[in-house]
Amino acid sequence: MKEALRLVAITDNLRDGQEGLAGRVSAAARGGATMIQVRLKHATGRELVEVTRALVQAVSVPVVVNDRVDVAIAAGAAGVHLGVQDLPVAAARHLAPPGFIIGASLGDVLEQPTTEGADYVGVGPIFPTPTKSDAGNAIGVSGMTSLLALSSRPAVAIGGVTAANAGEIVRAGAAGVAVISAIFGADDPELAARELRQAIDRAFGQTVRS
Ligand code: 3NM
Repeated sequence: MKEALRLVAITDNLRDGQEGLAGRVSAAARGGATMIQVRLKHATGRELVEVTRALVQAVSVPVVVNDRVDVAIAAGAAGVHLGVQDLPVAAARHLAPPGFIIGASLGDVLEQPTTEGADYVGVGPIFPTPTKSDAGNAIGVSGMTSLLALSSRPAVAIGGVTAANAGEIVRAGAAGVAVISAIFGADDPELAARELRQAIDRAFGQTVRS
């Protein structure tokens, strides 16, 4: 599972419909995204199930759904990513089939107990990001390092991550990064994903110990 956390591409929106989004997501996967997260804050449950089913068909990497474990299970997704306001991890685990991936957001030390039982944690925002207005203050790579020390779970870093700073994040101990705008805000999502993936893989090459 850890390998799948290297580069998580999180969906942006349905501005050009489900087909448009499926095209962007497929491009991200071709470029080297190792996991897709379906995050569409304004979509209905019905739309979310449809989109998730379509993306599960379109890509071979794991697809996880943000917030909605019901949608994830109904659509045959590989997992769910839960925020602190969502179902507790143990409750989601109770509903989920065997092998289901559960990620949990970890924004500060107080949230650490809510990540108990998760397969991975999402840590952020690392850098300031205009993409999520309520993301809170950026914690920086040093803040991330402190949070990583609290948890033995693999961590995915989020918030303002680009190909220019992804290497630093991985060298500081993250299992990978999650991005929205660095891939889906780019003119060429495939190329953007490839550049991110190269930066990440290069950093892992530098951190491998014998
Ligand atoms: N969650 P971008 S920051 C969805 O800190 C999300 O929990 C965050 O978008 C958190 O890659 C964020 O464009 C937005 O900065 C990430």
